[in-house]
Amino acid sequence: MDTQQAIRFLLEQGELPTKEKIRELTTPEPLIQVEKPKPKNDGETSLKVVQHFEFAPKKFNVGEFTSYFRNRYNFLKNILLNRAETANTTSISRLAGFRDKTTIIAIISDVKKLHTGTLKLTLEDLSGSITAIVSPKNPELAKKMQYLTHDEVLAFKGSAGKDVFFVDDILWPDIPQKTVPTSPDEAYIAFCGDVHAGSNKFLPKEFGKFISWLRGEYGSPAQKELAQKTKYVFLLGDVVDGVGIYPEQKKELDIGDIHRQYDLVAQFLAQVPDDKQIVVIPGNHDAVRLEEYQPSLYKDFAEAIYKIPNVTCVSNPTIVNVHAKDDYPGVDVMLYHGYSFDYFVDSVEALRNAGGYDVPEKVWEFLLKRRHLAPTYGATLSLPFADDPLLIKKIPDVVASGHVHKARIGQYKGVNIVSGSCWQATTNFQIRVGHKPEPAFVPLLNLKTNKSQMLQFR
Ligand code: D5M
Ligand code: FE
Ligand code: ZN
Repeated sequence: MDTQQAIRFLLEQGELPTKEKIRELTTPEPLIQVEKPKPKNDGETSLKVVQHFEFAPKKFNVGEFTSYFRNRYNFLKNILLNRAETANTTSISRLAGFRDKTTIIAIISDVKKLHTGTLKLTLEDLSGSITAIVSPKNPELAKKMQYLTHDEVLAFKGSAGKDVFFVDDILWPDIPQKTVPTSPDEAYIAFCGDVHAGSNKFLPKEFGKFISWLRGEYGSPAQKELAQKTKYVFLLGDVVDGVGIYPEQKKELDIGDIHRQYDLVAQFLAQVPDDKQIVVIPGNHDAVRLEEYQPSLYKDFAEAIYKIPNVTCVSNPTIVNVHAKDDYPGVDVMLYHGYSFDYFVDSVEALRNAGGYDVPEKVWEFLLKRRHLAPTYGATLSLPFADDPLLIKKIPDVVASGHVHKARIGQYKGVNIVSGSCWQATTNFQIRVGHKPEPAFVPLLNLKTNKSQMLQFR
């Protein structure tokens, strides 16, 4: 990083750019050279980046927010209109003339819960807005009500009264049942969650065991065989703990320099044999902007990681295709750090009741049904890109996230769901908010069987 960049970085972190700090940031650390074990050649890897975001930087105006919501609405409306159940869809402005049951496709712009349990929604489409009433008397509907969230686009079936719409049923855009192709040979993807290098709660021993396992130097003979067949390692963001991420973070850091934090991770990753492809996305602790999509790690800070030949850095979110061969299309894996999960775990009644942070696979199901990684605007920081990077347009074969620091495996309509663990013990902040991470687990997906298993490195 040059002096200008260092000054800008320090100012962005709310720190005074003193001479010492600038020098610390502009002096590169030498990379430690490591001997890699020779790859045992048993099948090649294939990695293609299917969806990576890198738009030219720009300022947004008010009009772009309007078209952002309109684009999102139109995309989701088209999915909903493809369903047989929405054949009788009309627009809000035409409801007045309707006596029979009908359907509207609308965005929820407001939700109020009355003391009776009835929900009073404000619904909007491109033609106008209306108040809608959802009564919990119908048990099916009562269950669905607990899943509603602001700004999501749904089909509402029901009947129109005077200036009001009575809802009988609710449909989500959803994904169709998927048959994930299976690989002719046995190959595995390891999902490695939040590393948080630099934190004084970082677990180098455990992370080191994982790396040793990948090198074929740790575990039982059967586990070593698994390691050899593990061809892909996905690092799901929060690569480092970062600097100035939360108030008083300094007290919880072993390494206060962002360069050195990335250097430390690079020292571990550089030891992973070359026959394995490593894919890295950023998270909310990394030194990139918080607004999603987040661009791939900045070369200025993570230079050491970019120097590792078998590492590919991509945006958050991203879709990569791995292991494609002549007779096998490979699998599309959507990687998303998972920052929006906090909002939905906190604010959606049904997700809270289902176990909240303990069931990230349920949050994924919730997002897949809505075809969006942050259906509520504000669930995460985002920018009104015309081509919304958070929409789930192409349905992946595998979805994976980190952030909640708990490893889980699940499936929804055939799509594999993975939540990565972490390599950081419980922080003081997490103790205060009652969050209980489960570090040092690694979900491992077998591409031949489409089944996952969980490894533990403690
Ligand atoms: O976030 C790791 C986890 O820490 C996150 O999924 C839940 C918990 N966390 C973070 N912030 C909060 C707040 N404000 N309330 C409750 N729980 C929280 P990380 O991105 O690694 O810091
Ligand atoms: Fe994290
Ligand atoms: Zn995070």
